[in-house]
Amino acid sequence: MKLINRRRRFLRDALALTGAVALGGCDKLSETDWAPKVLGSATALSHAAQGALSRNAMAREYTEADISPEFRPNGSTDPQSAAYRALAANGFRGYRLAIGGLVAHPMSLSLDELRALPNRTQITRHDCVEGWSVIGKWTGVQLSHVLHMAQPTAAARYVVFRCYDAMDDGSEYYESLGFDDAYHPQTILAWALNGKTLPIPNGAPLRLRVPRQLGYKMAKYLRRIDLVASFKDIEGGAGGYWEDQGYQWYAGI
Ligand SMILES: Nc1nc2c(c(=O)[nH]1)N[C@H]1C(S)=C(S)[C@@H](COP(=O)(O)O)O[C@H]1N2
Ligand SMILES: [Mo]
Repeated sequence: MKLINRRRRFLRDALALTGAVALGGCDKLSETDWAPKVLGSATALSHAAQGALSRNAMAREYTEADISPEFRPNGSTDPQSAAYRALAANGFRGYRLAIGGLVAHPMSLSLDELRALPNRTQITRHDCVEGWSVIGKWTGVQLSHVLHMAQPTAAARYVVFRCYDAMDDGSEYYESLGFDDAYHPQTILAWALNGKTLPIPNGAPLRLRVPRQLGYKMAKYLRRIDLVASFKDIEGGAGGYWEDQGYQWYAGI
């Protein structure tokens, strides 16, 4: 809905830029023969600009004063799989994030290794599809940095995130991103929330943050990351646990 409004506003602004029409002139437009040409070029402009926007636009960042008193946890908040329990019992000291699939350099990184990489801190808003929002300060390594280390091959199109928590239906929580979002500067693998070690309810020891999309894209309890050409053969085939239940794969805000 919002996206449609934004598109409309864009089209309107693009039309205004041509100087050819006033707002609400669509009926009149359709009565003139030059209209299709103007509309056509305006639409092309709109699409080009929108494409640039969706690739480069930054999510709003907030100030310390905006941080919510509690970062409300949602979905899985205490994974029970044996592998996760064993890691948690040991303070996640044995944790390693595996990065594989279509990459030149498959690797696995410990938490210390991840924390030693250049990091980024961002205060962003989290919007859940259920209709609530919270603001938190997240610190982690940019996913782009890790991807540069692993070097996706030419066939790679998507980044798939596999998680430690099993869902009620027996499947595993997972998510995926296209390269525009995977390489976006605000897309990070976070290990700290509000200046503290990431708590278990919010995805310890490592979770994805993609602030331009809805909460369900931000996979918690990361187990491994795979570069793939297609996600059709993974779990339900729609690119994520909630996508397999019918939610949008691109959950832009
Ligand atoms: N592994 C995993 N990641 C997940 C979920 C989940 O259940 N399991 N829930 C998603 C949903 S719907 C939301 S809104 C956010 C909640 O993040 P939070 O618990 O830090 O608020 O995590 C997302 N990532
Ligand atoms: Mo959510």
